[in-house]
Amino acid sequence: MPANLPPQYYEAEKLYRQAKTPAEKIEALETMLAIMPKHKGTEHLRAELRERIARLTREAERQAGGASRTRLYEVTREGAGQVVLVGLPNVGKSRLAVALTGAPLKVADYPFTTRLPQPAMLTIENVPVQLVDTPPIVPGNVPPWLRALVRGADVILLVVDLAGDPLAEWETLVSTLDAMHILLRNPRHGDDAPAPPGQVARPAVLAATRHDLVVGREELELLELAVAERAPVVPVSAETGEGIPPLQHLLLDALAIIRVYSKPPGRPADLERPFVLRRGATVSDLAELVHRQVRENLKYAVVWGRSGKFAGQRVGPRHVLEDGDIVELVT
Ligand SMILES: Nc1nc2c(ncn2[C@@H]2O[C@H](COP(=O)(O)OP(=O)(O)O)[C@@H](O)[C@H]2O)c(=O)[nH]1
Ligand SMILES: [Mg+2]
Repeated sequence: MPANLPPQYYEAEKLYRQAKTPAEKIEALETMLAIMPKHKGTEHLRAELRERIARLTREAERQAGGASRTRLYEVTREGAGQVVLVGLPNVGKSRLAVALTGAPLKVADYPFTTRLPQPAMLTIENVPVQLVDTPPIVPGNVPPWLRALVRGADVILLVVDLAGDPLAEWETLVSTLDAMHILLRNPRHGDDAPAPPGQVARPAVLAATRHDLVVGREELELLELAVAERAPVVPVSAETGEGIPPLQHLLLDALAIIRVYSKPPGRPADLERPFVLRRGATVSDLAELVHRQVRENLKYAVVWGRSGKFAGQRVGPRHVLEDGDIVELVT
């Protein structure tokens, strides 16, 4: 064993020895590999780690059986929308994810703690949202699975360290996402023009972490100027909890969803459990979500809320709904 490995390596090695599942083992090995300095003296060890990772991956997939192979790098979508974190190493992504969701994700003061995508659920108002913590972006070296995850997200939550060099980080992130053919859009600008061919447009929100460590406003104001076109900026602190509620509301807004409550005839609507639809959805879309047969047999609907001209307005299937509407579907 070469003597010049950083102490974090031995931390990760300890996690590896304690790991129970192949996924945990692979994650620890990936961390060891990321931490290990790349030079001739470590070449042999790095090759050995990679071989061990490959073997464990095959084993994990075999255990899971043919049809349902474990896909360690794939995230099963849950909830009404998916938000994916994107940032450079050690900027506070995982800690922000913990502050947002309360899930026990890994946080540490050395880079590359997070090696696999780690999904966690959060509830914003009454909407379940999936937040995915990710390994850091390394410009020019984004693995295909991470690229696919970010491209497929409903909202990209960019993270920069306000106590570091946030402007330089922002520039690195934008150019890296550019190279991934991802176009960032500020959800507050309401621009839904289709993206150019081969590109995807994604609503983005930028969280500037470690605000507790920054005294002046200058850095933040410069960042806001540079970012405004592509994303709204929210200063946050996982330390004090500052900025977490506004960030949650921005994420909900960026998801472009509406909550609609279905009301059975003669009874009140269940306001705890909304039907979640895309902005622009119609009465017919709601009926489809309730039940295919409801849509097929729909005669008309009665609407209370923002989309109606008055409370209890009778509307047809093509009527566009708004957030918070209560709807009685009449078949
Ligand atoms: N003071 C302060 N420290 C933070 C904040 N957010 C993260 N950190 C620290 O920054 C380090 C890196 O955090 P982590 O979430 O693991 O970064 P990641 O690599 O981007 O996931 C840890 O030591 C955190 O405790 C914050 O808002 N304020
Ligand atoms: Mg992390």
